[in-house]
Amino acid sequence: MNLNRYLKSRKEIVEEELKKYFPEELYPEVLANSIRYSLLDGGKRVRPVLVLAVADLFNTPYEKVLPFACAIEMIHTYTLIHDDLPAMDNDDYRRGKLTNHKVYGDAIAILAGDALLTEAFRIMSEESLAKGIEPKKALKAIYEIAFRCGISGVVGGQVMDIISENRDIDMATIEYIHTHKTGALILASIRVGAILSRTTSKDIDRLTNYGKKIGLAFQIMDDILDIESSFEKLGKKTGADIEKKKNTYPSVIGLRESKELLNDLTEDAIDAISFYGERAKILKDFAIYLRDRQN
Ligand code: GRG
Repeated sequence: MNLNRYLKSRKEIVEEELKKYFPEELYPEVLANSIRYSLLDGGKRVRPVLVLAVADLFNTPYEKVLPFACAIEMIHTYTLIHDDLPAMDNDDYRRGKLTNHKVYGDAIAILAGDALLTEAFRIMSEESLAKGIEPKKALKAIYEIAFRCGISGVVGGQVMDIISENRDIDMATIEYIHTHKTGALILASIRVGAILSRTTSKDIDRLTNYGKKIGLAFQIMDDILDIESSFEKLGKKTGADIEKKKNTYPSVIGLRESKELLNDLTEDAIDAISFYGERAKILKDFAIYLRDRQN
């Protein structure tokens, strides 16, 4: 299948499932509306589609990994809602519309993020029991997500990003920020797809390598888009990194070198899964799609 058709079909599967978890009648209404506002409208769904694509590589039925894919998208949405708050990036627009706190206020936006994070873990455990997923695999997958979202993952990366604003930092710290703030959840998506599948430790190593490379590449592309793209294309303010004196790859190694590194990382990612040949075509094309994306 060609990648565009694959993305469209898998995105639809994920979105249908997410809707089921957050029906209109959920109470309290304002909390449900705030969650639905950010979760069910827009978004490329990169992370959940990666979970499904890795499952496909190993012929794992998508129903088995779908709750985990949805949980990861819910966690991603919580990080975006919290990141946009005045205490963090203070952004008014995301995906071309007002940010969650601009519509629902800071308190509800914070609680919507908290609920999304908590419900993600409820859904993964509840669905693992309901679907009879092997307990060890379910526990490993849930641990993987908790580990990569916590102090040693997304939250740690976000903290380093915030305390590094307006300061000169070395390359190792920038790499830490990128691989944790952004790369960790992408890596978790790929590893969870592999953990829940019939895989060997060599498979997990190959996919981990692929995930690390595209995770870092994704954030470097994000830095590049912040410079080269526009509000119309991105749906959010551009030039924000320079304005906030953020340390990014382009600000430290320059735009040209950042693009070269992005290319190298994409090639390394593709090499990491070359063992699977044509079977990994979707994952290979996915790496290229992330490198060439316009938003
Ligand atoms: C609040 C704990 C906490 C962490 C925030 C995600 C994050 C960490 C910060 C967001 C800042 C940001 C925009 C980082 C760039 C990478 C990134 C996560 C981009 C947004 O992800 P996409 O492009 O978004 O997948 P869509 O809209 O497609 O879902």
